Amino acid sequence: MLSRRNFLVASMAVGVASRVCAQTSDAAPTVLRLERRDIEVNGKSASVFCIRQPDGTFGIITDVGKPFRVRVENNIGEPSLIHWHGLTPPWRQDGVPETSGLTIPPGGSADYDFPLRRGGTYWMHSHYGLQEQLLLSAPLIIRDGSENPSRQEVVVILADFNFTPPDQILAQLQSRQTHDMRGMDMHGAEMPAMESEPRLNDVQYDAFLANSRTLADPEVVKVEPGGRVRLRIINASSMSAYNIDLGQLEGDLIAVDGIRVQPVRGHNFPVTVAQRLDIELTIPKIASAFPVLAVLEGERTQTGIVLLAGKGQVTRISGMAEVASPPLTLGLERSLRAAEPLADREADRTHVLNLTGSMQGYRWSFNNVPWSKDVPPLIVTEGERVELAVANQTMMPHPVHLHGHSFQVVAIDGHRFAGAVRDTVLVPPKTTVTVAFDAGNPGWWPFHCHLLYHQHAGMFATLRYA
Ligand SMILES: [Cu+2]
Repeated sequence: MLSRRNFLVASMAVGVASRVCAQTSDAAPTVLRLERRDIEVNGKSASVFCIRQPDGTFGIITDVGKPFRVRVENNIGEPSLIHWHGLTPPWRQDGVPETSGLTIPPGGSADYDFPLRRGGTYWMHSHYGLQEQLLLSAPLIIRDGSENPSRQEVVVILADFNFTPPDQILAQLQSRQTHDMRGMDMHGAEMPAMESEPRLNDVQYDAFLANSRTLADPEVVKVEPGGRVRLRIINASSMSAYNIDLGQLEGDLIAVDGIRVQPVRGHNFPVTVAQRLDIELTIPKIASAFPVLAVLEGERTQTGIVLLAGKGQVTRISGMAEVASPPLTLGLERSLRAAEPLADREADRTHVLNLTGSMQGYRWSFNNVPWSKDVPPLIVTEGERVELAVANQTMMPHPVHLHGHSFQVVAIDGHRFAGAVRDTVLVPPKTTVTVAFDAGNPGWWPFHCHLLYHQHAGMFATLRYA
């Protein structure tokens, strides 16, 4: 019988495989197709990607305790590979071309099979090239029994969208250093005057999408007056962070990145790139429309969906908020407490990782070393408690993500606390965030900035242990 690793590689090699083995699985895998589709944005048609099942379902909703038994079929006419963001699979099934596996050729497929030990709101996205920018992403929801039949579940997946192709966006970002671009027509990119000021949103987008739609034609979800709703918000944007504005509604934040926290009540919650928020709401006992908005940080631009209670009227919602939303801070992060913190333990090993780079030339790195396959991995030994002290020396915020593990936020600028357990944390300019994890999943694991063009420009490192 093939080992799981050989099985995965073998089935990739044979392309669309009809031979998923009776001996390794007793149930048929869920098929996820990578496909092209057309959406309408700002009145124009746009060709983007999607990940959906043959019945049209985007992504997956499954249950904890079931195996994650999936076949990915690549129908987009170019190589691809899908990463299961927030899950902790065996590393060969992590879906990263450089570190964990072969890409799936056009017309080919790959099979995945590993246990799901924990529920929560996760997502999946291409880790190949810049495909994520073209919406090659989808929800990955693992129900864990905390769902209540009387509580309606609403998934909101946020994305930033540009008619400019992603490779041109990257080229524009990289070419900006040689001249003063101020005043030049640089669609899709904008140049800062100096790097003494914190800098947000270095790609200018044509639209922001919630469930693939703008506020010109938002998704409207029917809810019961007086009913209860659980929002599962996924920020699948390539470069954009938001403040979630619940308007008249008040919500309880019960999980971040799929993992429980002690509930925090509020109207407004920040969500940086790749993070998720689970928010429980009670709908007022009136017939009305309740927008759930995501306002781009530092800007007025917004997107969102509408919860429609009873026979309420949906009125047109502007794509611009009345006031700009503030830059994201760690105010909420500081106040979060894990529902189940890591065991109290001294670190066996601490790595200091400086986030380095500059808008000039668009060079981004860890410790001034842009990623290549020749960069040695960080050393870790199985069984250790490891801390990563991530010090942002740049003038841009960076959301950093660790593959294959969850970490706990244990310090901000040296002030220690037992913060949230999660997989992606924001590191604002001139700030140090320390995270801790237990090295219990051997393999070769990326740790990177989740801003797509920063990652692509080299802000990517790995750790490896056997
Ligand atoms: Cu970054």
